[in-house]
Amino acid sequence: MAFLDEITIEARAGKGGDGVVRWRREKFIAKGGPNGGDGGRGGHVYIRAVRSFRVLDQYRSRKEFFAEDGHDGGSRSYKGADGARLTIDFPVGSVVTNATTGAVYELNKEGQEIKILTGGVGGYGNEFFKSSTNQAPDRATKGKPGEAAELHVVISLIADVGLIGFPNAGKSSLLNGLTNAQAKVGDYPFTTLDPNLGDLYGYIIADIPGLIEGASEGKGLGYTFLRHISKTKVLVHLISFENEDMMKAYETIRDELEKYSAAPQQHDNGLASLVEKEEIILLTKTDTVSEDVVEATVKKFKKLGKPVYAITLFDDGSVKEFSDELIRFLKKE
Ligand SMILES: Nc1nc2c(ncn2[C@@H]2O[C@H](COP(=O)(O)OP(=O)(O)OP(=O)(O)O)[C@@H](O)[C@H]2O)c(=O)[nH]1
Ligand SMILES: [Mg+2]
Repeated sequence: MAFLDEITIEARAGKGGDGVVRWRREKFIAKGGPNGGDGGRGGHVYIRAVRSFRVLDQYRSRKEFFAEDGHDGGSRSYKGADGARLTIDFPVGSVVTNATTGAVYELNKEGQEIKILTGGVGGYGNEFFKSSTNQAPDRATKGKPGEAAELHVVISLIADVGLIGFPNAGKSSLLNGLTNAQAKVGDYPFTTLDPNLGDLYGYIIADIPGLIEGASEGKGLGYTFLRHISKTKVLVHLISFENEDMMKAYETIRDELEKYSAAPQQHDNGLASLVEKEEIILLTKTDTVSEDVVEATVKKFKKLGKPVYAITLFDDGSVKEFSDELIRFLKKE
């Protein structure tokens, strides 16, 4: 399923419960003193940062989110219960704008909660209005409406691992091999049009569309999605053995990352440079060449001083081995 980039939803805090007019029942007295209770406060609306992108699925169909209204007051001075709060979850890294007030909230840390809409106060029951001059007030007030707003949410997911490389390098195939994602795989370039995400024992892996030369200037598709991997802990750079010159393929992508990171708007965002990120080099499709070629190429890439692995998706053992290495690497981070 395509990854949601931006969403707009409506949210509303609960209305306050109404105050009520009630009278004490006393023996031999037709009407006792006032004892109508106040209404409860409406539930507030909170936003919360969670480490899962699955929460986004609910926003595909649902657009309105309401906190519970406060309950009305009752007789015998009974105050109505406050409405339950509503917590709306977004992936860590999301930025939520209240389009009604312009307030902006950044969800940067897992578990972080921010109250964004306040529930309406409850109304007063008639007991509240009792005074020395008015022993039998006939009056109660209504609860106030809760705050409501249109929320505009930009999702910039903090994935742990970003898969990068040329189109057809095998990124989506690898994501499917490592996780239970079901990303579309095709033997043609630009199969992936939107980022795919998968979950590897709690670590989020992002597979973005293939990059090409000129990507940093907007060529191809990958450019707009580099933002999704700008906060990852590590990049896995895939280079297929189908490339005639694998080192050149590697350098072309590194060049684009460098150019992208150097663009002024990236610094304004305070994003870490993509070239300075930890990188694992993954040579793919080893089944298309001889073992000697694999060995020689691994040796050549190891000179870059980075971790280098070679795999084929056609061998489960090969994928499992890389998966174990990746988990070890992430735990160490
Ligand atoms: N021989 C061989 N083919 C592979 C291997 N891994 C993936 N492929 C094939 O390579 C083609 C491209 O795979 P994808 O996973 O779609 O590649 P991608 O990098 O996601 O491509 P884009 O989404 O276009 O950027 C598909 O036909 C896959 O079946 C492998 O280990 N060996
Ligand atoms: Mg793909």
